[in-house]
Amino acid sequence: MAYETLIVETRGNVGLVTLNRPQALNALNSTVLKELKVAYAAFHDDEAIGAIVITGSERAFAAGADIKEMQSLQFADMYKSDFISGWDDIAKARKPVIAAVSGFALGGGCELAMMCDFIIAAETAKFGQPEITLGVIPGMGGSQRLTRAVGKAKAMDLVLTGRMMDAAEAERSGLVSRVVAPERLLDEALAAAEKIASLSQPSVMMAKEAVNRAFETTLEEGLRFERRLFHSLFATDDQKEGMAAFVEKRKPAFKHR
Ligand code: CO8
Repeated sequence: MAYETLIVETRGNVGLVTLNRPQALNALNSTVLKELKVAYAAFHDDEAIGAIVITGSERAFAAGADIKEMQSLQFADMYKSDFISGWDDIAKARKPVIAAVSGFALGGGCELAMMCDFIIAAETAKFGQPEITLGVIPGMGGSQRLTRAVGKAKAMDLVLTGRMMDAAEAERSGLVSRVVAPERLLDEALAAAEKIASLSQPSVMMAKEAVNRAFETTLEEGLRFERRLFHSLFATDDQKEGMAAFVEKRKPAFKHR
C-alpha cells in the first residue's frame, strides 16, 4: 500500500514506521490513524517481524492531534463517531512497539508514545499534554497512562499547566526508559527492537501481556496470570531450545513456536 503520512520499512526483523507529516510537525489526523492500523496489521501478520519501532522527525515525534482537523467539530460529531476510539487498536498491538522520540511529543503525540511498550528519547525530546491550553483535556489516554507512568503529582502538574518536560525530567519521572544523543536515537531503538526480535515470539508476546496486566488487576490476580503464562511456555519448542542452548553453551535457534 502507498502511504501518505507514514514511511513504512523493514530493517532486518524489525518493522519501522516513521511519521511523515513534516508540514504539521507530524500532527495526528484520521489518515495517520488509518495508515498506522494498516502498517501495524501488516507487521503483525508478517512472521519474520518480531518488534516494531515508531519514530518521527528530528524536530517532532508528533505535536499532537491535528488541531485544524478538530477545530470545527461539534459534540455530536465527536460522540457519534466515537472520535479517538480507533486509537485503542494501536495501543493493543500484540508485538512489542518501541517509540523513538526526538523533539516534540505533545498531546496525542505523547499519548501515542505512551501506547508503545517503552520510550527511548533523544536528549532533545520534549513531552507534554498541552490540551488544557486549547480549552480541552487529553483524550487519547494522557490523563490515565501518564498518571500510571509518572504518578499523580507530575501528571497533574503537566496536565493542568500544559507545560513541557525535557528528556532528563522524563527519564527521572519514569516516562522514558533511556535517553541518548539525537544522532544515536534510531540506532539505539532499532538495536533494542532487533534484540527483542531475536527472541522467542511467544515468550516476548506473553511477557508484554504479563507486564501490561499489572496495570489492570490486583497483585494476586496478576501473579496468578503471570504464573499461568509461565507454565504455558513449557509447551513451546522454544523453551526446550532456549534451555538446551544454555546448558550446551551455544546460541539458541528459536522457531517461534
Ligand atoms: N495540529 C495541526 N498543526 C500543527 C500542530 C497540531 N497539533 N502542531 C503544529 N502544527 C503546525 C503549525 O500550525 C505550523 O503550520 P503552519 O506552518 O502552516 O503555520 C507548523 O506545524 C509548524 O508549527 P509552529 O510554527 O507552531 O512551530 P514552532 O516551532 O513555533 O512551535 C510547537 C512548535 C510548540 C510544537 C507548536 O507548534 C505547538 O504548540 N503545537 C501544538 C501543540 C498542541 O497543542 N498539541 C495538542 C493538540 S490537542 C491533542 O493532541 C488532543 C489529543 C486527543 C485526540 C487525539 C486524536 C488523534
